[in-house]
Amino acid sequence: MPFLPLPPAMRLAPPLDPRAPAPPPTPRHALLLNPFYPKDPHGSFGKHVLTPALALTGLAAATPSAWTVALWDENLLQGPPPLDPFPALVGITVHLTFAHRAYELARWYRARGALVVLGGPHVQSCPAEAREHADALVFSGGVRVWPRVLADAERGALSAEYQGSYRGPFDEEPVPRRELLPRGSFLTTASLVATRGCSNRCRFCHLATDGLDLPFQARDPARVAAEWAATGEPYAVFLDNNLGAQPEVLRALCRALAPLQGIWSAALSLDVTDDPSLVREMALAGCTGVFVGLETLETENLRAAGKRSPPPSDYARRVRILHDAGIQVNGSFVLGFDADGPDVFERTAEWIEQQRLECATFHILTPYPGTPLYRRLEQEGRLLHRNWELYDTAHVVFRPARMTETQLAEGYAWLYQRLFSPASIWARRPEDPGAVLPYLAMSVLYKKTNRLWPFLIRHRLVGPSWRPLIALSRRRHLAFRRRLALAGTMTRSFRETAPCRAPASPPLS
Ligand code: B12
Ligand code: SF4
Repeated sequence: MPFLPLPPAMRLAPPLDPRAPAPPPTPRHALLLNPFYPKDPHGSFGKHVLTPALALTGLAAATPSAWTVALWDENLLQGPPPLDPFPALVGITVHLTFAHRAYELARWYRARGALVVLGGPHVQSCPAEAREHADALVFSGGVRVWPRVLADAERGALSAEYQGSYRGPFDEEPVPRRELLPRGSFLTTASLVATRGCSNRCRFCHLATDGLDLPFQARDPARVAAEWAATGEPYAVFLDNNLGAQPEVLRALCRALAPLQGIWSAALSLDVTDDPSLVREMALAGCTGVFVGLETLETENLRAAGKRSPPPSDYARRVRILHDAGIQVNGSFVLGFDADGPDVFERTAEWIEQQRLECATFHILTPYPGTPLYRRLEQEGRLLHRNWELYDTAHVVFRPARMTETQLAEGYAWLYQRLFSPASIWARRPEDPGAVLPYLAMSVLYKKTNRLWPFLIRHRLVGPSWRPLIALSRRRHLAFRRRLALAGTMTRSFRETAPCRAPASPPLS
């Protein structure tokens, strides 16, 4: 049961006028689009404007100077993409949940004489489907091949397919053009990537997609730090799949970030806690929150998913290591694995409350096309349909093994309702009394204000309204860091002698 009926702006893509006049395409003008997707009413709408994805700003940076380029993100609630100037070429990023909308946009532009190029993870997973909607497809990393695509388009010789790559020197890729983004539309525009790939290959993850050639690569930490500094943002979010995939890479990054005196958050796996000294370095470098794929409390589920990860019996101790370093934990859980029965929801909620996870994110198990999980469920005849829009981890798209589809859908909704309830938010407050108020303020703003988000997004007030809280978090964290550095080692006794006033971190989910 959703908390609120979903406002139309969060549910429906802005209409494309079928009778809109078609101005002649402007030569050498490219428009890059991030299509609309419906938002899940159970989670916070804030997660969609936390920080921008990097595909389009990266392509904009790779656009030769003879071209002009504009960006349009339909999720920023400013209506459909502008008509003037009408682009000669439209580049659209395609993820599975908004593939349908991407194709609709492609049809609309092609019918009016623009060339359409599609790229992104869903083009990799379902090339045959994407092909019929595009003048050209780009596979894999698009940045390096983009100038060639534009040059071919300009001389009227666009190929049907281009093979990009994730193998070239990562550091040679141009710095994303973040200045093209409306700053007020995001909590921070400092989305960064320091690595790509992952040391794991979980069977449900997009990274396990057939044919995806994505070896682990890391950028020069000094460049990453310089890129952040150039944004002028006090808070950065790392979009890496798993920033902790190689501990020594993360350690070097932390040392480069520490002098910036900013705060940041990242997604990573729990094995980062194998070495508490690394967690301490993260805290000293400004890490205030991590999004951790805990996935499940059942060892059997982890094994079946092929996830190499610490056993669930050790999760609590490891969460404690992060909390002791003032790092808030947003635990990500997948529901509906084959070993999950109807009791999984209550057990998960209780565990989260016992460990005082500041935030939790839930996903209904979803077989992304092209992954081993998809193949298995397809072979077992358990897929319900192929409507990708519902493959958003908020809908049940397969037949679960140990419960009904309704039980899974209702259990998912119940979990969000329970974890976003005032009682649960209160139960998970930090142990340190000084950190309670900022935590409550952040939790209420993030989790209890879905009514407000469409207004903030439409009027580009997301940045301005969050900035004071971010500034406060940063100040508190700088003080915390000084105490942590003085204490020298991060042990329980540190907590007793120099109480950890864990700053409330901006959420990451
Ligand atoms: C930011 C992000 C989000 C944001 C916003 C996304 C948005 N579109 O605005 C939020 C938090 C909302 C989000 C939500 C979800 N996400 Co998400 N997200 C990401 C994340 C972390 C970063 C994306 C990014 O900027 N990457 C960096 C850029 C540079 O890489 P890239 O996008 O792949 O682009 C390169 C190429 O693909 C190609 N390319 C891409 N687009 C185009 C376009 C053209 C024209 C060309 C030529 C080339 C090209 O060139 C680019 C540069 O080399 C990725 C993981 C990751 N690290 O990539 C997941 C990821 C994209 N998400 C994923 C998923 C599954 C989801 C969710 C369904 C579930 C979830 N895990 O939360 C929800 C869906 C929400 C919904 N209702 O639809 C999957 C996508 C799988 C798929 N087959 O589409 C990914 C890959 C994570 C994963 N490992 O499984 N996500
Ligand atoms: S650890 Fe995370 S990013 Fe890496 S393969 Fe597994 S789910 Fe994907």
